[in-house]
Amino acid sequence: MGYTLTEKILREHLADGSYERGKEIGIKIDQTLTQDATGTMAYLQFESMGLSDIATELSVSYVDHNTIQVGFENADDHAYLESIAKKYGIYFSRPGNGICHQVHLERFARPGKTLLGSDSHTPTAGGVGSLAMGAGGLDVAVAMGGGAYYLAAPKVIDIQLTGNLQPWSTAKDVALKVLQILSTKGNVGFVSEYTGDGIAGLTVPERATITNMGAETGVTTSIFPSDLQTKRFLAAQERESQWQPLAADKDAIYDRSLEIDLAEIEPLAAAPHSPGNIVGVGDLDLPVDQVMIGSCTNSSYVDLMTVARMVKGRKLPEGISLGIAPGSRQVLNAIAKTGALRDLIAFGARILESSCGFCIGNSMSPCTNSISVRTSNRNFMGRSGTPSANVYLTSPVVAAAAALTGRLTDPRELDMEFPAIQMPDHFDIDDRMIIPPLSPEQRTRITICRGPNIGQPPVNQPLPEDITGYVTIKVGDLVTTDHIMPAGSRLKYRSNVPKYAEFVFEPLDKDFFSRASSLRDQGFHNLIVAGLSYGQGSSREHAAMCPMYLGVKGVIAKSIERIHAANLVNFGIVPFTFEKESDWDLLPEKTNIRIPGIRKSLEKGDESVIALAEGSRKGEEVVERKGEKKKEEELVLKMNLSRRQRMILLAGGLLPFTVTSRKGNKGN
Ligand code: MIC
Ligand code: SF4
Repeated sequence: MGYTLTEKILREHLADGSYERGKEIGIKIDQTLTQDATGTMAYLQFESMGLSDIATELSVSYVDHNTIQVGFENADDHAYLESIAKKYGIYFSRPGNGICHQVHLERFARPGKTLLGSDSHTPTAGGVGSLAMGAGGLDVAVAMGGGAYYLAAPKVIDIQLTGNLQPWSTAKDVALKVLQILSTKGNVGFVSEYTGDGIAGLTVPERATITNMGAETGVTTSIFPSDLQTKRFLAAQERESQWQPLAADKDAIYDRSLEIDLAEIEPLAAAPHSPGNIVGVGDLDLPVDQVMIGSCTNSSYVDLMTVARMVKGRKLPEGISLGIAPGSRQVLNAIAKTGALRDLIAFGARILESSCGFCIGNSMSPCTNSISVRTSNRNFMGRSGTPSANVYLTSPVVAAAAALTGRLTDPRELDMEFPAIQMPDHFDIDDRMIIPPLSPEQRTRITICRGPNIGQPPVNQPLPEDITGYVTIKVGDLVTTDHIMPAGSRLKYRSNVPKYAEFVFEPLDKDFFSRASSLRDQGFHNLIVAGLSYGQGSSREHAAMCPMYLGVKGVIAKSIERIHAANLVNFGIVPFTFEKESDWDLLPEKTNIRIPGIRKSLEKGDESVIALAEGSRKGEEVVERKGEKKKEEELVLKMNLSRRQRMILLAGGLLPFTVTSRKGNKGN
């Protein structure tokens, strides 16, 4: 039996365990990337492991998220990151050089390599055939130090592409089509692998748009084979020697297959407030207030050249604001050289820094009740910074059509020819904004720069014998990490956990922080009850670290997304799932919960535990009267954990676990 491409790369990197689908394996990581919003904490954790060097082939630290620098906090983080990179032999991509995924694709990603990034869109590098995964910063820190990265050996979906895209339909529409088919839930533990005749016609940046947005389906990663298109892209980046052909075996067995005829793809949009809410653009005819073009999904040279060609010589209608953030300095230089930048400015575009910016909601928030058309990948409610805004995610050509007409319009209805821009055979290479690793001798002279915004990573206590506490918050389905740990204007506190913790669940429940901290201070444990696909979206480990700081010991959900579930374990929070999903109804907020003997259960390797819930709702409300024995329900909670994960939970998280096992290995 042949192997899928995913399995081939994973088997080549196997460091722990034996390969069996669904079972946990440890793999060697060749490359890591971090960005500033998750990286500062990742490097603080790396430092607390006491290592003197990185053990990867290549590690890159990018600054692209918090580049607004209102107040000293962002700049403090940047200075810390630059000094850490210099100290430990890490490449440092300076602020202004571009969005991590775009720059990594251009300059570093390689076919057949494993890449672990502290950002959920790391699979962008799957466009060149890297096996690239997002993870929490702590997992990346461990991988940087040479530790294996653990994941369940994935099931693989074969997404066969046939035919060719028609004018005005783009790679973004393919990504949206995949979301329409797979949806944003139910794909945990799968990898999407692209095959079929149709892929030959897709360039690497187009492929990267597709693998980037695979993150929204919840798969572990998405990957394209490495073929002549890959060779062409690497050659254009002056990296042809890094090319190698790679593909699945002809007789590879997939767990699921689907076929998409590219010729039938129509211009699509993700309507508010989920990337999985897919509609045909032709079915929408809405006035637009704002158009934002950029993000790691759609900010390549061809994306922006196409937009420039469409708007050339015209004028932005009144009442609309257009912002454009080129994905990298390379893209910005290229559109400047061709004159496209001038055309965009003449049209009325506001040119923004090559960074995440609007996508993470730290700038360019639209006005109240507005419609904003964006080429980014997430439109969760409030992510733009304006809770009442309606964000539609589309391709750059649909966004440009909206900027031209002031309405969400099917671009095929425009009175113009499709500008078929080609990817150039050579990009101008200028890596002067990337600081390469220093020599070992130079490194000894580096002092780490720690401004007042640089805190210490909080350290957890070992898991208690019993969990005794309350349902401090109950939430429904599809709660994202943006709900748990908002970004936008709160982002600058990423390096200051006690401060950032004040905003846990802020978009859903402004009182969570005071309730949780007061229960914690009284010696109770906090529990979170959630519905399906809890923790969708970002890889931010703060969505686990800050709840941990507030005394959360368990999440009880119908299902939990992969990266978030791993982050919960890494911070000593037990991820439970209901044996019976309908038991969600039994646990209203304030329910008093006990999980006796949780430590023993984890030590023994039990796959489930009994939770005793007092004040639980079964049928009708329970009336509590003084002196009367309160009604207690027994619920079965499942724990799908490997032995390693159980050990981590017992230790109180990955950091105490790693530090203790390192001491143990040294014979202390
Ligand atoms: C995002 O797109 O939500 C982010 C901001 O890039 C996050 C990382 C973070 O929260 O810092 C992600 O996708 O992982
Ligand atoms: Fe940055 Fe947005 Fe991409 Fe996240 S999704 S890495 S915020 S551009």
